Amino acid sequence: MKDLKDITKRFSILGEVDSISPLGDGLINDTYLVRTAGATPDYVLQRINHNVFKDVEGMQRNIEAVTAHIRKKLAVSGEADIDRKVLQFIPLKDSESTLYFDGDRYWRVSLFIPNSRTLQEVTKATALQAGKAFGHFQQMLADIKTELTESIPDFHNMEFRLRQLVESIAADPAGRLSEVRDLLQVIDTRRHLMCTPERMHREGRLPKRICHCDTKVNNILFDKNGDILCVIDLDTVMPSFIFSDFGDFLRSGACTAPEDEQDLSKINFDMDIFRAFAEGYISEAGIFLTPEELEWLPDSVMLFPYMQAVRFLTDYINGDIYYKISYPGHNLVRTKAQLQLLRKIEEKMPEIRTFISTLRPHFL
Ligand code: GN1
Ligand code: MG
Repeated sequence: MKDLKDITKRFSILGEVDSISPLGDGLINDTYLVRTAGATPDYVLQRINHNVFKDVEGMQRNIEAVTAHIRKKLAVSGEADIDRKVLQFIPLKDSESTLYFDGDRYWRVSLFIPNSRTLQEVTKATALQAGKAFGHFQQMLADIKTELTESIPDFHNMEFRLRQLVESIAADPAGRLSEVRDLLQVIDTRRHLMCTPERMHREGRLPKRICHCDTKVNNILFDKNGDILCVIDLDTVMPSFIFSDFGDFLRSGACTAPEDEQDLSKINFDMDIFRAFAEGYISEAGIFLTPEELEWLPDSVMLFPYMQAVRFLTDYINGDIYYKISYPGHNLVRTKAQLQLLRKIEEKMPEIRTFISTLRPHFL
């Protein structure tokens, strides 16, 4: 704890540090809430996992460019509560940098947004708002001049994720392959369809835009009254297909159970949440989406449970080296839950397609 306090004090924070406690349930970085005594602001301290984010400086440059751009847009639109609508990173005491390297690990500090909370579950009303929030997020960043790097190269590239799976199968470093053969079969039969966006991109029919790329529900901050304040966890903001933000929200937001649910009978895809989110998203993004992007939007609902299953399974085969796990077999449980969600979505695809096509005429 003293260590964490010393690290926090390297940053230009106001007030005296009172307590530091773990915050949130991210699978990659370590996050802490830093409370200061009295009326000074509280802060969020994060240790960045640089095994995952190999170019920490490039990632933080992305984040600074994006938060500065959004801050400017909010000011122009007359927003009164800017500090609660976009994250703000704190520079070090002795430099302009917002990153501290202790010789081993990278750290950063942002302002804690008061009276905010994260949710694990959404309602129809919050899903509508979340759709608008992510559509608006992409829209605000459509004209950013800074060129952003891929903070994790090929992060949502389905072909790349499948290649990683194939490599893990070939190496089978933890001897787990025999347990997962049936799951590999499920993955194999869908690979061609799921790699469609990469092919469209190569053919020049699908652009990359600045996306959040980790739009799961617990990366949104809500006000106490349920209104959305802002999107957090900006490490993966990078050029990607718009499907990333649409599909990954629904993977967590419209699933009736947590992403590591063991009882598969509890896993379903909630069509009310889907409809509300899709309506919200297209109401903001409809202005800039191309016909090709709209065309493949329904399929992207399947893509993210599929991609996440591939990533969890790869990590399971590799011996759990990427995602934090809470018990042995956790990544296998996660894989099965994602594949169950995928099956439920597949059953609903005709309805999903019809609904999205009814939204189109209003916006095109
Ligand atoms: C990771 O750290 P967290 O939990 O916000 C992962 C996402 C996955 C998610 C699955 C950098 O996000 O891509 O969708 O776990 N982030 C990274 O829960 O790999
Ligand atoms: Mg997170």
